[in-house]
Amino acid sequence: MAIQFVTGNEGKVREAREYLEGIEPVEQIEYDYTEVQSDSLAEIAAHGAREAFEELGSDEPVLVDDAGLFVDALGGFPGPYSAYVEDTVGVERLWRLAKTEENRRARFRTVLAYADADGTETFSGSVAGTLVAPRGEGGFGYDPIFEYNGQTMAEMSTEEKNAISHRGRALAAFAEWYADREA
Ligand code: ITT
Ligand code: NA
Repeated sequence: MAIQFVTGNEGKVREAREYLEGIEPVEQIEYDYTEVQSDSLAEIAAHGAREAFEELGSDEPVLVDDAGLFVDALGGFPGPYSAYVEDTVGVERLWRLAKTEENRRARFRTVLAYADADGTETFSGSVAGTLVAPRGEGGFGYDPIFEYNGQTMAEMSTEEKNAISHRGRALAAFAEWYADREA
């Protein structure tokens, strides 16, 4: 049994594989699930996972990850619109916008939704940090401008990022639930 991670984002897959190594293999699969209009990452992810599981029609479990960057001084923007903003405005220009603010606190949030024949479960994780000028070549997305404990997430290895990140925390909650459930 392999978990089908429904995502176009290879960075997410790399992090899930690293975390779930020895627990369950993770396969990346591209399926364009409906992103319901909602402010709730959990609702978007759960709906996507359910739909993907049913449409794919195999009995392999499905994982969906819906994430966003929430900037305090911008009222939580870009939040659920983070992917659109990365594609249109870009990471560098979001930094320039945040730079004009005194408060540079931000939070990454993610919700992992797992779906199989028994139902759908969601696991969330978040991490608070500070926005800085871009540094580092690792990670993906907004990682170069998100600093935690003196390092941007793009300066961390996958393992280091997983140890403190929103996704690492959600994966930890998922792995714990998954292990109990198998037992
Ligand atoms: P899928 O929906 O296909 O999984 P996506 O990249 O569109 O891939 P999201 O909508 O969840 O994923 O991502 C929202 C945005 O947040 C997008 O621009 C990502 O690059 C960014 N993002 C998500 N997780 C991140 C992380 O761990 N570090 C930095 N940026 C991240
Ligand atoms: Na997306």
